[in-house]
Amino acid sequence: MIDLYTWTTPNGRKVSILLEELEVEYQVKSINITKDEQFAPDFLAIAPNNRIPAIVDHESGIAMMESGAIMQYMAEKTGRLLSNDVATRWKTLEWLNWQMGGLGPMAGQTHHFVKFNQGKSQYAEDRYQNETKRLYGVLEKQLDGRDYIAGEYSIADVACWPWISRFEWQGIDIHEYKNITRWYRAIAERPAVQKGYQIPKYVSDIPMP
Ligand SMILES: N[C@@H](CCC(=O)N[C@@H](CS)C(=O)NCC(=O)O)C(=O)O
Repeated sequence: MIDLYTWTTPNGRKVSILLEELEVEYQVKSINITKDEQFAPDFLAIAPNNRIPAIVDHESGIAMMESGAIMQYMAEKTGRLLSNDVATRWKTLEWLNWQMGGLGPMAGQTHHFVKFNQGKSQYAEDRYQNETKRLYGVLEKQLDGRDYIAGEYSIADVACWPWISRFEWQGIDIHEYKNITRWYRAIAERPAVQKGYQIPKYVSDIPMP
């Protein structure tokens, strides 16, 4: 049994969608970050960086924060969504790290400045939105001639998709990115994605371009 500590954000949804895809048994522990629940001592004991998501795997006794590490751990534990073929495996991990170091942090800052604090800093709005657009361009190119980021559906797709699902918050016209739109729609139709998106609670339907 896995305990998943999460909230209704892209980083949280990455892991809830993954656990749904892997069909593993898990219990949801809701951490409302708008009420500072991430600072509770029992959560900090698991996730000292005071951020969701985090898991506790009661089978192995391992507690873990950082969504990229969690995704790799769960994929290795179950032998799914991370290919054993060396080239595909490393392509998957490369793009998982691209999401962790690029798409997630930059899109997150775009939400902060463009969606929630518009008008406070034009410099920050331009900087983060332009960088987010650049990253969309990179992903668009990677998806050219490929159904999925690393060729086959993998943790790289599960990591990137929830960030792209906030295209409206980012002020991105997703239709300008034909490959991303096709990829996004195909993933949105997966039952595991539809279920995992609504963990720990329903906020809205999945945005559909
Ligand atoms: N690198 C971390 C980032 C996690 C993260 O930024 N989580 C946000 C929600 S998406 C959070 O918990 N924020 C609470 C806070 O800033 O105190 C990961 O991928 O797990």
